[in-house]
Amino acid sequence: PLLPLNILSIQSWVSYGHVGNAAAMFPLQRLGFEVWAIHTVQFSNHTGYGAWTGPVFAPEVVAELLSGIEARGALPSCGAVLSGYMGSGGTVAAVVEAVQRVRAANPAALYCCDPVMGDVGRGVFVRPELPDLIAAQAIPEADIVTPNQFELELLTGQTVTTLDEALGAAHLLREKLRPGGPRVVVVTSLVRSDAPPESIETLAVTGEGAWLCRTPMIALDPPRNGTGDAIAALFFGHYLRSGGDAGEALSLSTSALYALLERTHAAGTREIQLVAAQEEYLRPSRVFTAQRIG
Ligand code: PXL
Repeated sequence: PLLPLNILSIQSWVSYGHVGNAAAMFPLQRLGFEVWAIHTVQFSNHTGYGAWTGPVFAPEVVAELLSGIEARGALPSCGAVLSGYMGSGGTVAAVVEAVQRVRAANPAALYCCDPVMGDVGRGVFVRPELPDLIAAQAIPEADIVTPNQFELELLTGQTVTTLDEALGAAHLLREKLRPGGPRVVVVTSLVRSDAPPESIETLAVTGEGAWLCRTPMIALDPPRNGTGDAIAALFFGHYLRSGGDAGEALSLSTSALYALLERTHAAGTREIQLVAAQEEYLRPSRVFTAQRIG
């Protein structure tokens, strides 16, 4: 119903492989969205390799590119903003300013913030000043936030090992989102002590209720970078396509990610099989239905 819809996506770019915008754009395009991409960095490859080349763009570049888009008269037709990996602290303020400029042109625009900070096992992998800046500046502007379990703990200061703790922390984080918005918290790659073994879950909490979606665990060693970026884009895309149905968006995005990981596992590649899995984004071949739990 909301299509065609233009999404401004502010994230990192890599030439080789798939993280950031290079993991988010193609699934969103495959779902039928126009993606206006602004890159916060352009690296040769993701930082999980330990070495890379290429620049972190100055935060001013975000505003500069947005001004060019604005000069085309396009801003009122921007329906959504997605942000992910930020190269530097200044980028957080630049993203927030971009969201505010989009909202000034289109008050109905929704902002989905993927608070990329780190992961269980790897710890914080962004610049150390970023977590506090994201919590203080980006979260209060966000309508949807998509932390993984580690980022949920960092954003709330709570330990999350059980479903009750995950729900409690998600509700706490909801309170920090933009007043007046839908306030949707999506927890990705949840592995809790009271779940069936060999499973992994996603959790969505909104003002209307809570949904849990479980799939078999696909253990990738090493873990593949970009999966969080892809599921944030897929959730946001399906949320917008469904007119704000968090349960459906959770089912479809989790199922699509499962298919992507299955293909990546089968191929045995270091990079996620983002292009090869293209048929799975709109209508995943195996749907794991999210259960309403609250
Ligand atoms: O997946 C998050 C991410 C985004 N962008 C860049 C990264 C990573 C994680 O490694 O290196 C450049």
